[in-house]
Amino acid sequence: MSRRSLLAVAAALVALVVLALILPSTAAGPLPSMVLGDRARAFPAPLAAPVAGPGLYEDDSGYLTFDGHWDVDPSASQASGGEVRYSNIAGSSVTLEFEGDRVTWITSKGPAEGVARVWIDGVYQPEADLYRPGARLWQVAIAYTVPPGRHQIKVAASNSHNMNSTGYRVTVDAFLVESGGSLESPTPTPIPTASPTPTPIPTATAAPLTVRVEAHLAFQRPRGHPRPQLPLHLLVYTAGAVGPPSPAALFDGVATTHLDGTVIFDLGAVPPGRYDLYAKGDHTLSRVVAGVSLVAGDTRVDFGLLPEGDVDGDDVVDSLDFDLLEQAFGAQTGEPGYSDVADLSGDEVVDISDLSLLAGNHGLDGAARAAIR
Ligand SMILES: [Ca+2]
Ligand SMILES: [Ca+2]
Ligand SMILES: [Ca+2]
Repeated sequence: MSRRSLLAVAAALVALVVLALILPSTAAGPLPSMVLGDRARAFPAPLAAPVAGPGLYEDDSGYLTFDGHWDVDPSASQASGGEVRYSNIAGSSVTLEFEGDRVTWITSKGPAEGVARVWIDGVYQPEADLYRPGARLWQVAIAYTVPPGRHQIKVAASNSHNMNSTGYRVTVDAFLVESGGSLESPTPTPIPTASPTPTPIPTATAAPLTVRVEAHLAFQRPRGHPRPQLPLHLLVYTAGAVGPPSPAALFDGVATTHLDGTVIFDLGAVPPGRYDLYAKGDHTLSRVVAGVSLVAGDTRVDFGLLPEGDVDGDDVVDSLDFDLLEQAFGAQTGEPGYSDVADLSGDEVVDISDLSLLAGNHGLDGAARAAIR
């Protein structure tokens, strides 16, 4: 072979090697369609997104797959994890594959928020209207309970919004994934038979009785957390009397529960009759046992499980409670910002177990609140 041919072969070989080096990168597929703002971090490719177990997944988590156009909001430093991502572009979506039985999407609401479309396992769900007259962080957009197992939630911005909204913004602050195993399932206490019904019911003119109420209840606690001794408020009303306008309670007292969930209230002298008894913990919703016939001596009343999450004590679990928990988030007892009432789980730190308890009861009213409405 001539020197010239050798050179030609060598050049061809070099060209082949160069091509081989170039081809894989150009053949790797189109660039990700995601367009992110300057502060945004890179996310793994959709196929690489792992399946999320129970936990809190921030908007910058690699478990979330963003598609379309999303920006980091630099003004949301008070949000969960110190930032949020948002989109105004219809069709921009975020997807989370998770393993559990409940998922909560934590968002921001405000005057320029739009309506988000939501899919669970590919099935279209009711839309989430994120409009709110005043802007507020730490809002529950939606929460779904699903059969235990692997699922997918997808959320997308749309071109529709509340008639009062000035924009279409959809915000992702975090997703909370829960699994039944992450919370201790309380032993259901059989509901009363509050007391043996005395016959005949004493008349109103009968002499007052000295009454003790032995209340039984359970507090929601994550598995492994100590059984608490907590203050319990007991309010006693004449049966059927709670409603607008709310009457004065016949008895309003606080006592500390024993470790087994028993608490004794000495009501003193009470006119015989039928009463509605409301029990409320410092940061739980209230529960009622109605129509209890109070008789002399001990009357046993079972209140069952008191749902956690009422940080501000107004007997509803809502965004105001989220705000207070957020202010204390991450703080341990003795540290600045720590709040006893935000430590729903009772382990002296305000963290994901408290957020999980609150999110699980978000939107619930206590019995007293529901009765007064
Ligand atoms: Ca966040
Ligand atoms: Ca509340
Ligand atoms: Ca806690």
